[in-house]
Amino acid sequence: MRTAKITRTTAETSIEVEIDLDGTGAYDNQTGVGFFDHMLDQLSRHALIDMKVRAKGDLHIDDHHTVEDTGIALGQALRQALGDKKGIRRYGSCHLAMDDAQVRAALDLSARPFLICNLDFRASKIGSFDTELVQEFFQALSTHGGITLHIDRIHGHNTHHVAEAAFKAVARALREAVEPDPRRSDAIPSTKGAL
Ligand SMILES: [Mn+2]
Repeated sequence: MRTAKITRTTAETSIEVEIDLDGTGAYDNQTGVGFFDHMLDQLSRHALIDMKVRAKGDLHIDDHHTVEDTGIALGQALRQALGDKKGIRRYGSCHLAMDDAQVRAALDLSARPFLICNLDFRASKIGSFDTELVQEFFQALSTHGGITLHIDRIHGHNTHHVAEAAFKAVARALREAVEPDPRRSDAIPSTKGAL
């Protein structure tokens, strides 16, 4: 079973994450940050990863700790659910078009965290949501999931569309990378023999 449940509590947030990599994209995400819930739902739906997130954070300060710590817990869950990564495709990429926005995501489940995130949002807010938190989330996901993750805005001007296209592109890339590779279901996909 490629599932994981992570509970992470600090003085700033209390997070519970449950995922199933072999799901159908069923989601139930409640973080108290509406736009972020909308993005997590996209991640689940388009990666076909079942996802339940409960986050209680210090939103009286701002959304920062809640978004970042959810990224940490989700990264830890991904890593745990992937186990030794035997039989997976490992790499994934997607050019995702959404109305005016096109975003490219390319990732490697390498255990070597590295983030390149060029989204260049035109606006600093989507509703009450700080757009710079998109990068904070992906940084946490990359670091704690052991993911080499590159995200580039090819074009697009509407900030909601660019952010949503980024989450959907990462989701589709993740779907590809975590999928079983039927041609080498018995092997860890690295010449090193370990990932
Ligand atoms: Mn939307």
